[in-house]
Amino acid sequence: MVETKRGKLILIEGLDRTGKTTQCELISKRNNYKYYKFPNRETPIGKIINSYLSQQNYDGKTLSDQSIHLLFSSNRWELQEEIKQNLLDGKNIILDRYVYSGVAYSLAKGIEGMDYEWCFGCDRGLVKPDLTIFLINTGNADNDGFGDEIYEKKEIQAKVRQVFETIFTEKEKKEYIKDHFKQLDVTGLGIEEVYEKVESFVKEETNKDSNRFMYF
Ligand code: T5A
Repeated sequence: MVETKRGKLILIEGLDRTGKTTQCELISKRNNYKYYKFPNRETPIGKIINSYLSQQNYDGKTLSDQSIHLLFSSNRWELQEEIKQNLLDGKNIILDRYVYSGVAYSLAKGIEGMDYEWCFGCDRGLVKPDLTIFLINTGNADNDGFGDEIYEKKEIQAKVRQVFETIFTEKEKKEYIKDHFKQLDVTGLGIEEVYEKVESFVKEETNKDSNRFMYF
């Protein structure tokens, strides 16, 4: 019997407002990829996350930093079986944020005891993307107008940027960075210009032949 070739898992990561959702939606539509955005705000856990992020119907005291971190991770675990089954069925998937966002935003808070190992621990065992594309935009570093959500502030974004850098230069395995990671500077590029580059990375990965899963 011929083994079904499993689908590819491709992740787009980056700071707020770097165009992740725009690119994921284009990849999904034009290349028939299934699209998962994290946090998924529709699940029961996602609804709590949404009220925390938007600060609506939320008194600001209910959730500790540890609790919200674990809820973000649970939100990924909630959808893990479905994601894996789709991959096994041969469907390609594009992810909009995933484990690296979970670690970066929580570490950037600098909470005692919430070190890298602690933040990363609850995501160990999740299936790891075949390719991670990290978008950076140096043009919006001084921008105060990220949005109204809890992390959309210039100082927080600067810290998150530093933590992402540390993760990709020091913490993540060198072999993963060499073969499964692309950093893309989108500063000053239009949506279609970014898309051309993202799509070329995606196609290169899609053409690689590998049925082996990697895990965090
Ligand atoms: N978080 C998330 C955690 O703390 N822990 C976790 O585990 C996870 C998963 C919500 C927050 O949660 C935190 C991180 C976040 O602070 P979110 O819902 O993904 O995460 O929120 P954002 O990242 O802020 O999503 P955004 O939609 O705001 O940003 P995107 O997706 O990067 O940007 P996008 O595509 O929506 O584009 C923003 C605007 O720019 C335009 C678009 O049309 C849009 O108007 N645009 C461009 N304009 C010019 N040139 C281009 N190249 C453009 N590309 C897009």
